[in-house]
Amino acid sequence: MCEVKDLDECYRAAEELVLYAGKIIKDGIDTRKNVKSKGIDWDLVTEYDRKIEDKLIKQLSGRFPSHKFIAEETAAKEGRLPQLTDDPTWVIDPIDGTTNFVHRFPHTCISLALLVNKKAEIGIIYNPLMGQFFSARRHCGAFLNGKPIKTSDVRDVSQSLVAMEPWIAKDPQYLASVYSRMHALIQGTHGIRSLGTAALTLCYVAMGAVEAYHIESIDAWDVAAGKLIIEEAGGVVIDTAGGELDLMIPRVVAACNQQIAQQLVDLFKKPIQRYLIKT
Ligand code: LIP
Repeated sequence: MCEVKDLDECYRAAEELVLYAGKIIKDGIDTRKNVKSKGIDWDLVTEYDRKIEDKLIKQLSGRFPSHKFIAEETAAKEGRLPQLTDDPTWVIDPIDGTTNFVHRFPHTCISLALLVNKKAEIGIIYNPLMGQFFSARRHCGAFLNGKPIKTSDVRDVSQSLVAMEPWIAKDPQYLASVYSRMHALIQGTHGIRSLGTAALTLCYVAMGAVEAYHIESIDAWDVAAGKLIIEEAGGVVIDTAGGELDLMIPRVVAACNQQIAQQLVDLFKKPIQRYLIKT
């Protein structure tokens, strides 16, 4: 039941701010941007990421002075990840899919979650370029543009479409596992899709557009809102090794149901394959 009055107020504030931030993304998509890399060449930031994050934090802290924040660009600037406590905490990704935003690939979004006692109460993900506003409140269901959404009812991974992002193979420590998991998915599912935004891809699991999603080497702000949206739509988000996801070090297997999640965990546990390319 959605009873907490304060949460109603938090939701209204969050919705209003995310819609406003969507206008900033829409205005910025076709402009020339000031693009910087945050240390590694594929981790980009623009003045729009900072502008949106500053606006959200300023407005939310004005309305809810005791609330805390875990936000992508602030964490990058301070060079440290804040601790997640039981206090009400807004988890913010001002632009998820910044690389898409820079390249004008129209899959980019704002992701905003409110956690209380380390549990997500509110999750909002908005892609203003495609007009997709995903929302959820705990125990109240998940919605796309106000209409209820549900995960796919496929229960056999071989009948699944699975999203995955292979870019982390640029980092040598992930190379073998990414290639091996991609091989397993190519052989064992209907196909792989890759969108370049974790938050939005989680929503695609929630709306039944893909059965599952796998990604590692991301952060709490990529996952916090999407996890709630998937759970409220009937799906699950667990750790790649099985078991509960650690939101602060997310290694994500998100799926339309527990059966598909477990089948993926089992598939990924199989020994790394070696490949022979025949010429
Ligand atoms: C991005 C993720 C995306 C991942 C990128 C990056 P950002 O978030 O959502 O899925 O592949 O490396 O972490 O940096 O655009 O907010």
